[in-house]
Formats: sequence, C-alpha cells, structure tokens
Amino acid sequence: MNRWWQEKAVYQIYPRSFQDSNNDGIGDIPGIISRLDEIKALGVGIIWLSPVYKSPNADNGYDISDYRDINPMFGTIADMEQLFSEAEKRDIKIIMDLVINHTSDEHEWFKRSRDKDSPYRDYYIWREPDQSGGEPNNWTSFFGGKTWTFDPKSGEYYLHLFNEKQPDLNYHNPNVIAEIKDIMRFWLDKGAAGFRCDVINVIFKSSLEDGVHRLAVCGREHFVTQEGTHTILQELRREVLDNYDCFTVGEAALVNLRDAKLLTDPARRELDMVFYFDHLNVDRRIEKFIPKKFKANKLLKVLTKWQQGLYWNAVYLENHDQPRIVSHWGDDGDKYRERSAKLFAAMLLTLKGTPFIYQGQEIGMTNFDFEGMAQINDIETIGVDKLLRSFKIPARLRWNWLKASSRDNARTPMQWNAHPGAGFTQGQSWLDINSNHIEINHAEQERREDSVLNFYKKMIALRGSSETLKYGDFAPVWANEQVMVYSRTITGAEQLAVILNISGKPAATQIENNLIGPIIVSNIGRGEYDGTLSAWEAVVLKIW
Ligand code: ISL
Ligand code: CA
Repeated sequence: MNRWWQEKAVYQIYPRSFQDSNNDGIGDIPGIISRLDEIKALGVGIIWLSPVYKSPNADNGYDISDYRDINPMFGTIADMEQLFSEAEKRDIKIIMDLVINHTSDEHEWFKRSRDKDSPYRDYYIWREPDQSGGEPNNWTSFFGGKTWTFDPKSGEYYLHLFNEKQPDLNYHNPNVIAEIKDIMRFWLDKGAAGFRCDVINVIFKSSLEDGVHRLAVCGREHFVTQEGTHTILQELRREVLDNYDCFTVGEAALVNLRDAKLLTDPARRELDMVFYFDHLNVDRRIEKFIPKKFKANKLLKVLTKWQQGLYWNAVYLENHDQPRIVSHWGDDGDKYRERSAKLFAAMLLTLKGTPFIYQGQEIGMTNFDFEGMAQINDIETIGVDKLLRSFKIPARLRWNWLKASSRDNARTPMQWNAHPGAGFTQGQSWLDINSNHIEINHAEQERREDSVLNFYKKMIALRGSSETLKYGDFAPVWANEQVMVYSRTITGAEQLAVILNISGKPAATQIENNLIGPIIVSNIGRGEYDGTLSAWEAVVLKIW
C-alpha cells in the first residue's frame, strides 16, 4: 500500500542558513515561517528541518544539550509550534532531525555522568585508560581525529565517534532507550510527521575491541549496523512510531546494501528509508574527500544496485554535508550551470524513491570559492585537514581536496535575491554569502520561465502526477562514461526512458532505435530525439 511520504518530495532546511528574520546574521524559525509560501510554490509536501534544539553549536546543532527546547538563536518553542501550524495550513508536513547517537557534552545527562557514582554514568561509554594510560582502543573519528577524550574529573575516557563535544550515548542502557522514546513522543505530539535519524546505524556498539587498521573510521566493524541497532530500531518503531502517522529516514553512514535492506524491509518494521552514500562517492576515494574521475556508467551501476536492491529509496544529490551537485558533478560556469543543474533535477525526480531537495539546490546554487582554511567553519573539514596533514599530504593538494568537498559549500546562506545580504539577512552573515547571489537567486528565477527553479517546479509536479515516476520499476538501459539511460516501467501501462549526458561534451546513445517516442522532458527545449545529445542534455521519452 503506497504511503503519503512516497508521493511527496521533501525539502531540507539548514536553519542557520535559510532566512534570518532579526538581522543577527543567523537564520531562524520566524524566517522559515516567512518563506513557507515559496516552499509551497516549489511543490514539495514535506520539510526536513535540520536541528533547531538547544546546542553549544560545536557541530552546528548536531550536538544537542536539550532535546525539548529550542536554541534561542533560532527562536522559541512557541515559534516551533507556530511553524508546525503554519506549515499544516499549507499542507506541508515537517520531520525533525533526531540526533541520538550522541548528545552535546553540555547536556545535563553528560554533566552528571562525569560523576562516577551518578545514575547517569552509564548513559555514556566510559572506560579506564589502557595499561600505558592511553586510549582504551584504536578507533578513529568520522571527523578524522580520535574517539576517546580523557576526563580528569573521573579519571576515565569517554567515547565520541564524532567530536569530543559529542559524547556517544550508551545503547546497552535501557534507561537511555526510554529517554529517547520520550523525546520522540514529545515532538510527535507537537506535530512532527517523523524523523530524519542522524547516523542512526552506529548507535549500538557490539564491543570496544580494537578495529582492523584503516585510514578512516577505524573500528567500524564494531559499530556500523550491528544486530543491537536493529533490535533498538524495532523497539522504537513498535513502542513509539507505530502509534503515529509518521515516517523515518535514517542516515546510514558506511552502510552496505545487505544491511540497508534489513534496516528498511517493511516486514522488519525498523526504518522506512535510509540515506546511503555510494552514489555520491562514485568519483571519490576514502568517503568524500579524495577525487577520482566521474563516469556515468559507474554511476548507473551503483544506482541500479540500490534502486533495485531496496524496497524503497530515499533519493538525494545534496544535503548540508555534501558539496553542491552542480559543482560536484556538473558545470558551475556561466555557460552550462543552469543546464547541468536542470539535468540533476531530471535525474533526482525520475529515480525511484522519495526525492529530497536541499535548500538552494532548486536554484542551482554553487560551491563557494573559499580562499583558505581561515574561511572554513566546519569541524569536519578542519578535522580531515589535520588527518591529511598527518599523512604528509602537501598543502596545495590538501586544500584542493577540502575546498571541493567541504560541508561549508552547502552551508553558505540561501540566495533569495540580488541585494546585499542576498535577502537572507541585513546583518553580518555567520558564514560568507556567495557573491554570485547577484546572478543566482530565487527572486530572479521566479520571474524567468526557463530558470532552474521553474524546471524543478515542473519536474516535481510531473513526478507527483505520474504513477510511473513514483512507482514504476527502475531498470538500467545503456551507459558509457558520459551518458546514462534508464527506464521506469509500469507493466501494461507506461514506459519512460531517461537519457542523461552527464558531461560537457556532445554525445550519442548508439541505441536510438530503441529510444523512440515523444519527448516529455527536455532541459534544452528539444523537439524530438534523434540519438544525439548536446552537453549536459537531459531527455525523458515516453516509449509506450
Ligand atoms: O557525509 C559524511 C560521510 O562522509 C559526513 O560528512 C557526515 O559527518 C556523516 O555522514 C554523519 O553526518 C551526520 O552526523 C554528524 C553531523 O556532523 C552531520 O551534519 C550529520 O549529517 C554528527 O552528528
Ligand atoms: Ca536570526
């Protein structure tokens, strides 16, 4: 039975960079409320709101110090309640970001857990130093550094898979699981329509043994998608989520297809969807930092594996942790920026699964031309820079890799108009605003029929009206290093072919005799398909 969250497209908001309403240079909840009509006009039905909870902002809100209160820089609980009600008036649902692998070290629980005799001690993962006084094991952080920090107060180390200000919760402790259930109910009762679950597949650590030696995230075999995580997810679903009309999408760092199938199999009642990373990493080594050549046929192979492997996909090309897709895989120069941005819109909205659009993606926002690490805010970029430095990677090469992959590329403020402050703020923005907001902004594109924004609106509407694009079977058709072709089919009803030239050079599909039919989408206004493709051209044909 099809669910409402399969029908709709989702729009991700990174609150600190979306819309500032009080000119302190930081986006906020009243700002989001003021932009709900633009979000509605895009045609999405769901908002994923990145964290707005109380936080010291060590990781821009992914380090929570109070799950039931709002960071004053974003507003108040009353603002959040108003956002829920204003969104509902526009038939927009909101899912919250559930960050439960860790809390902030400024959370009350952690402060108390530093006392060995506290009942909160076992809310976290504390261990004695090893014989030489060192860290309890050899694990390394997602942020490139260590995963243990010594606490002189209690003379022990505590575990943090991310930053030392993000201590991991202990999911062997049933009291922790009970606390999480209460937090979920709190937000579901306020009107949340579900959760995006942050690094949800690493919450249960099966052991604290040393991991096999690796360059990054050593120890992963002890915490990535362990059996204990499945058990906890089934319990949260059974005891909380199944009492609400809601859905969950789990961010599953380092997940493989076998485990993702277990996490999202409807019969197992764990998560509804997961974000995997394999597709975005086809042109990268060691997760997202070291580039290699992009090949369309490699992308089609990886997408096929996941599109056909999972019951239902979460489809995304950008988020607050990824560089802008038009800079990552497209061409962000003047000539082809819009055309390549539209090509990725065609890809996103014709793949099978719930499409997730990240703020700014709908207007083709680009990476930022950072000049050096001094301009970087992101603790992941800073941590990976240290790690690459320890591998003696030359500064120039290190910087080129980090400039292209830094999460700050996605976190520069939303470009609403061409005025100073880009319509985001009248104050001093927390992170530099891209100077190309003069040319690339929402207001100008609203007025222009052939803009990226209007192409996204058309594609979202097309998907919403097409059973084939929503539920049709995905199949690979043909690919080479430039071009990929896939089909979407409802047997006995309709077959569509999606043809994408993901390159700056003209191409041909060499199978044009199989690709015959009226064009239903073209990003360059083509009349009919003859087997040739210009640079960055996207075509969708109705085969039957
Ligand atoms: O994309 C990534 C994997 O290569 C990393 O940038 C990312 O940190 C990782 O996937 C986990 O991300 C989530 O948890 C982090 C937080 O910094 C990210 O913003 C969040 O999306 C810790 O909470
Ligand atoms: Ca503000």
